Amino acid sequence: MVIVANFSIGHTGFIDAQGQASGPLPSFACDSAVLVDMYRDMVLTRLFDKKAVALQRTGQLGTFPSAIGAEAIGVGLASAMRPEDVLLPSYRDHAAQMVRGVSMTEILLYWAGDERGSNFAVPRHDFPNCVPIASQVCHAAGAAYACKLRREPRVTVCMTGDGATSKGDFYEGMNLAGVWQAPLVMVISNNQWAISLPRRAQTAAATLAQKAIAAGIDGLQVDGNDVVAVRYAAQQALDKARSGGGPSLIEAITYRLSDHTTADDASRYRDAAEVQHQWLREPITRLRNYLARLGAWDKDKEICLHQECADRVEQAVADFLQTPPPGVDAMFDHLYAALPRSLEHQRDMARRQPAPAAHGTGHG
Ligand SMILES: Cc1ncc(C[n+]2csc(CCOP(=O)(O)OP(=O)(O)O)c2C)c(N)n1
Repeated sequence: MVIVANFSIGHTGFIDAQGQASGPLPSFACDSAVLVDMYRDMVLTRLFDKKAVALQRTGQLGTFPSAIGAEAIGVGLASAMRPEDVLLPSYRDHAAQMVRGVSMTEILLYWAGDERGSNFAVPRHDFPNCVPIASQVCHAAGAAYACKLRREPRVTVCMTGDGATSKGDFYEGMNLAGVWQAPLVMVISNNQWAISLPRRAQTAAATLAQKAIAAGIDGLQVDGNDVVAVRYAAQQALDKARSGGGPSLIEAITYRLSDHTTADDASRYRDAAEVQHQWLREPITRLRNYLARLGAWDKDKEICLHQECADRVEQAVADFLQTPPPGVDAMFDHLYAALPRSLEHQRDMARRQPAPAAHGTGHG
């Protein structure tokens, strides 16, 4: 037998679970102000996330998918992107959306079932978050190819979970991106669980990153709880795609510290000791410990930052609750140029229902 090809998958990490650098850091991370900015974005995301869950628990929001534990992936990735790049997020990716400029009020509107929450003021060209698993990978391959055909120096970035990598759409989109050498960066948030299905039951592959090899593109793993590693890997992949080097797949290893959504109770299928262990590895404490070691962070700064973030979250919630709900016609408005008769009938029935007076009422 002759070996016709050999492959390997690298793993990148810079700041370990104790908040210590395991080697020299990339140049952007030598500026503590850059790290503090990313720390602020992660803290804001977590406070927003906790507030959204509280709103759901008090009947003021629909189902919400918490991203607690995965903040470094969205923040690291989005902070490496340019405004003109295109993001296709999945439903848990509000950290990336927020760094891209989507407002917390828009995100709350979305999870309250208000479609205006997908009509971002900024960034106009990013896609709404995707609830069907993996379908955004096909859309992303198309968007990336469109940018290539137009010779625009933009990179498309799509985010999925580990479960999404078992879907046909994932392979189909990735395969086409490879064939077309499209400027696409695919990021898997491997949070170890697809609702109640663990990673080990998802695939027999040793890594999810190696799935890229079959599509002829580069695959690599990063420590998804290390924001420096995520940003570094994303930057490399974005630069490569922008300069015509084609797509990449990044598997970011993290852990979902929350329930799958507010409709889930993870304690029914997950060991409490496992979750407790993973709390020791989470991204926010890790970066704070690193910054404190550098002398760039202390208790007073922490208190100030928490107050600033809490105020921003409260303001966003107030704006959300004060936004008048859309009329009942809104749900029939945008899918058809001419509404089919059956939907006309449903719309007429809906018009006869009493309209909710405000957001924040009527959710279970
Ligand atoms: C096409 C499709 N099939 C099934 C579902 C139901 N569903 C919702 S979330 C989920 C698991 C997704 O797991 P993963 O991709 O790992 O993402 P995570 O929720 O862990 O971020 C499934 C199967 C769906 N939303 N879309």
